[in-house]
Amino acid sequence: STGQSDARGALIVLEGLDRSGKTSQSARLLSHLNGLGYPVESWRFPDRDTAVGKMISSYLTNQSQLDDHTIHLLFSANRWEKRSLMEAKLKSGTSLIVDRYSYSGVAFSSAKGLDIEWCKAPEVGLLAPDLVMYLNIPPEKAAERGGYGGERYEQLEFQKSVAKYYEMLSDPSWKMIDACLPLEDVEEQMKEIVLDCVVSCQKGKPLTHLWL
Ligand code: 2DT
Repeated sequence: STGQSDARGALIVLEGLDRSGKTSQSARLLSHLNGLGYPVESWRFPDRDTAVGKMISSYLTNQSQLDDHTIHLLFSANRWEKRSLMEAKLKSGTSLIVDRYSYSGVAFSSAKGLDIEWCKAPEVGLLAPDLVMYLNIPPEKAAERGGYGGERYEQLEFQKSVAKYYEMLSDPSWKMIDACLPLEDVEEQMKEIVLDCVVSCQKGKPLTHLWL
C-alpha cells in the first residue's frame, strides 16, 4: 500500500484554453495514480449531469440563452453542489483530478466583460486546490488543433481574451506546463508534479479555501 489510511487525498486542478489537452492529460494522470495504488477519481466542471449542469449544458450548446451574470452563478452553483462530496472524498483519502474549476469560472466570465471581483465572490469558500497545473498554449495554436465543436466560447478571439484573464488570475504557485510539447512529454512532466502533490497531502498539508 502506498499511503497511511488517515491521509487525505489531493485536490488537483487542470486549467487551460479549449484544446490545450486537459481532458487527455486528466485521463493519463488518473491511470498513472491508479497504477501506483492511490485512490483517485477524475472529475470535471461543468458537471453536466446535475440539474444545474443540464441548464449549463443547454446554454453551452446554444439551446438556451441566459444573462451573463446568471450563467456565471450557475457555473458557481455547479461547484457548490459538488462541494460536500468533494470534501468527503478528499478526507477519505481519495485524490481528485479536476478538469476546470473556479479559474475557468472567473476567466471566461471576465472575458465577457463582467467585473473580476464580482466573478470571484461566489467562489469564496469552495475548497482551494492543492495544485493548479496550467496547460499553456497560444490561442492560435490551440485553434489549429481543430475540434472546436461549435459550442459557445469556442472562438479564437474569445479564447485570446480568456488567456489574458487566466494570466491575471495565475499566481506563482501555479505549475505552467508547455502544452505545445508532444502529449507524452507533457504527461511525463505532469506525472512528477502530481505525485509530489499527492505525497505532500498525505503528509498532512492542510486543506484550505478559496479565494487564495
Ligand atoms: P468543457 O468544454 O471543458 O466542458 O467546458 N466554463 C467552464 C465557464 O465559462 N465557467 C466555468 O465555471 C467552467 C467550469 C469553459 C465548457 C465551457 O464552459 C466554460 C468552456
